[in-house]
Amino acid sequence: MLRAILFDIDGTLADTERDGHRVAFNRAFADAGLAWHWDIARYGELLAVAGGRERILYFIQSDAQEIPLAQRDALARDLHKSKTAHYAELVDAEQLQLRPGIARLLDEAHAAGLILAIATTTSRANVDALLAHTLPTAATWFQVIATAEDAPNKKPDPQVYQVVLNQLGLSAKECLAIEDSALGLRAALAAGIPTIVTINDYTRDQDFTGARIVLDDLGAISLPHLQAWHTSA
Ligand code: XBP
Ligand code: MG
Repeated sequence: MLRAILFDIDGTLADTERDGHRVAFNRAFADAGLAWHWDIARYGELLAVAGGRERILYFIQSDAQEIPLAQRDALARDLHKSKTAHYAELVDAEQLQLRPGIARLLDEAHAAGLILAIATTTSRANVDALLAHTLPTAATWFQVIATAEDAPNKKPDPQVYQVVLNQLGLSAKECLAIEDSALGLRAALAAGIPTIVTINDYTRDQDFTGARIVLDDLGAISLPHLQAWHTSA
């Protein structure tokens, strides 16, 4: 029986990547006097690396080899800290909105007594900022919010989902994960959790083998649909 719905944040709850995280990275680079710019297409490639600090490190290794090896970790950490501050400013400026169906599905699930939780590789500050601006009421409904701080091994590693399952005290099969990306799907499946996928422009061509269903968005989806996909297999 479905007891809990586990939501990814970036790309699932809101389209945060193109106009949120990407812009924040570029502002951090500019502040640091770096002539780096991640355009929309390049950022799509870089999304293959989960985690903002890891993404910067990967970029340095591939595109900025002039940075001495000994300085790379500290630079990536500093840039990521600055990027997180810029992201909060973008959220404060209400640049990011929920994807279709999210608010309604949360209402329906909460009213039905289902447990709600979040499993994301982004930082806690980013989740808190986004929830405060887009879901002020529902923010308190999430029984567990597991983030990069709780699970340093980023998706597709299942760690963040395992943290959620442990904290909820539920088995994987009692849960349904909602993800937008192949990395996220692989993380949830590796934790044994049935998963549905809601694609976006960055993820639509990815491999979603193993998903219960792949949807354009959740705009026409209601709780009985989720329950049916959970029990199908
Ligand atoms: C989200 C990510 C994150 C964000 C950046 O993945 O990969 O790294 O792009 O966030 P998912 P941070 O949706 O699968 O959780 O800079 O805070 O890491
Ligand atoms: Mg995601």
